[in-house]
Amino acid sequence: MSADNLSQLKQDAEAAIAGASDLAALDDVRVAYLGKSGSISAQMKKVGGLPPEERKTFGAEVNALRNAVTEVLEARKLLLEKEALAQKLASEALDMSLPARPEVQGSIHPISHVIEEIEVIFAEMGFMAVAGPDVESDWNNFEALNFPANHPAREMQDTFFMEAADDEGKPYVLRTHTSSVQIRHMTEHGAPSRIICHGRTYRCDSDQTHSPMFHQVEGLVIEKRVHMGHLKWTLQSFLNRFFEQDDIPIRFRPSFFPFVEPGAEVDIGCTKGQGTLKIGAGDDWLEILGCGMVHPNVLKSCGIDPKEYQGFAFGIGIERLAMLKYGVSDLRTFFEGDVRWLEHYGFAPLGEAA
Ligand code: 2NM
Repeated sequence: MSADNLSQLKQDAEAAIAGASDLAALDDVRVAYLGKSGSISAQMKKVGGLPPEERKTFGAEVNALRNAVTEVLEARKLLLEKEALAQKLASEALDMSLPARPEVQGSIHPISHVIEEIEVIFAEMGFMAVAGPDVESDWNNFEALNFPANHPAREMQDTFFMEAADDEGKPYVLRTHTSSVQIRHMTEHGAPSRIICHGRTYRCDSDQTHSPMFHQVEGLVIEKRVHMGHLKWTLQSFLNRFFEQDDIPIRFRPSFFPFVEPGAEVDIGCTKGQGTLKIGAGDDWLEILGCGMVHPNVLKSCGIDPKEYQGFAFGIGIERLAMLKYGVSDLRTFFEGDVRWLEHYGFAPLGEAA
């Protein structure tokens, strides 16, 4: 093939490239000219069979042709890609000024709503919200919380154990309470401290009133001179705000948790009727949360001197609180994801009334 023919080939290729209207067509052109059996590649193959004096000049010309066509092809490709992107963006453009369509609006799950309500109340009392991981070490979930080695809560029937173990060979667990978050916080930040944390917790237990995954909110205050009086005031103020009443009757019953001394369960006054429950008045009592003064061993485990600092803590089950405030009667419905249930019990997003 002469130099003239090569320049014809170049013209043809460039015309074909210019005529390719999309990336697929352009790739067809690439294959037709530069592919394994393409027409430029066919010229390349000839080079080896030519006499040495022609080989040099012809080889250089074909090389130049291939480079020139490749360059034009790449430029066209960039342009087509840019156009394709612009087209895609235009076709996917969203009009952010369109009004919301109420019929496709989701709703806030009552658990999320109650968490928000609780955190707002405690934020106003100066509690900082913190969080931690669902998978915990034996130390953070049990040991630092003063659980003895053979405590029943550690046993198989209660705790979900992971296969992976920590440096001491102790298996990681799905946290059985959010107290592990408070261990992390005290260990990292020391005293004083005023925190609230919420999250998923897990226990190997499932029936009408137990879900293997449930939510907790826990509060913790560490100061030089805090006592049960502060704890009582804090919980009374919280419950009044949460249940929107002036002075909810509450009573403290001594109870045992390994991480507190003394420990107590708190009941609120109520009236239980046939299938009805009225919070805040009457002769009945309803258990609502656990609390106590942080055990000296827990403070020590976190590097806090129990002679210098004391602390109080409390733990609340969120599902239970949500059931009481919003009249949900069956715990399991929280996690069934039934849209009709959510339409009834859910809360409207964006703050307007449900
Ligand atoms: C409860 C009841 C009583 C509690 C204790 C702690 C910590 F980490 F500070 F020791 N966090 N939460 C606590 C105390 C939780 O839940 C029923």
